[in-house]
Amino acid sequence: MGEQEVLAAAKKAIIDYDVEKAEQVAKDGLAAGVDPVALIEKGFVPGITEIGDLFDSGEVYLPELILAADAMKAGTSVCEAAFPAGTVSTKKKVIMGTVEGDIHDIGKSIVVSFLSANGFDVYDLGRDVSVATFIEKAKELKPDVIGSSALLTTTMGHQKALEEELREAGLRDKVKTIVGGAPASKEWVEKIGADAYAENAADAVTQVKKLCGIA
Ligand code: B1M
Repeated sequence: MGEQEVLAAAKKAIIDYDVEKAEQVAKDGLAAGVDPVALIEKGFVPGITEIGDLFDSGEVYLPELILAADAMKAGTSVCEAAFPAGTVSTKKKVIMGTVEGDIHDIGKSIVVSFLSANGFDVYDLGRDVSVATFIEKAKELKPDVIGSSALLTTTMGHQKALEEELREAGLRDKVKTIVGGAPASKEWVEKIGADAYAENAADAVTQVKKLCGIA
């Protein structure tokens, strides 16, 4: 299979809600030399985006969305495991989590894998993470950067609350913050007083490096 065929098959596996196929396409694609980042960004992501649009327009329902997400997880997990490991440590610590009330963690997990592959020490707090937990972990781990992901317009307010609570706890000048997820934007960053926004996982690496003063 050529790269274009692999990417098309990856997209189709998500649209077909086919967990096994997604895993197999990822394995076959990697074996054929397709870049794991391309497989995610140009294969699996277009598939889940299409399902998201169909869900939005009422053409598919929650059960299908869940099945597509399962296929997405299966495919992207294989790709994430293929990210080059063992690059030189940046000696910088990052805390990452999806905010409270939000269980969308596929994108956050990709960002975590990208940062780890780029030498960051990443503490993944998971999903549905309360502001209080972010603060508690910030006190305990003293990270250089705190990253929060939100996929819902109803949960992105927790990114703002995190900024407020960090200030309240006297931690805001000791740590940099980055936000991401579909509803986040540069404007949102300015509005809530965070330090950076990243559109995707590759951009997250660029932004976190900048925040840490790494060229
Ligand atoms: Co939901 N969902 N969902 N969902 N879901 C969206 C977000 C939605 C836009 C779909 C739609 O209507 N078009 C919509 C939100 C609408 C809104 O808020 N305005 C929606 C809804 C409504 C819901 C429910 C409320 C549905 C319901 O129950 N009626 C429900 C909420 C559950 C909850 O969280 N409490 C729900 C549930 C689910 C599933 C569980 C079925 C599943 C998630 C499974 C999981 O994550 N484990 C799911 C999915 C899969 C989606 C869509 C289709 C895809 C999300 C995804 O994984 N994208 C999504 C539609 C869409 O986004 N187009 C949708 C692929 C992923 C690689 O991209 O997450 O954007 P993304 O991450 C990117 C960047 O954003 C960035 O880098 C990542 C990699 O490139 N990034 C960061 C992300 N975080 C970052 C952090 C950073 C930096 C960059 O630094 C800190």
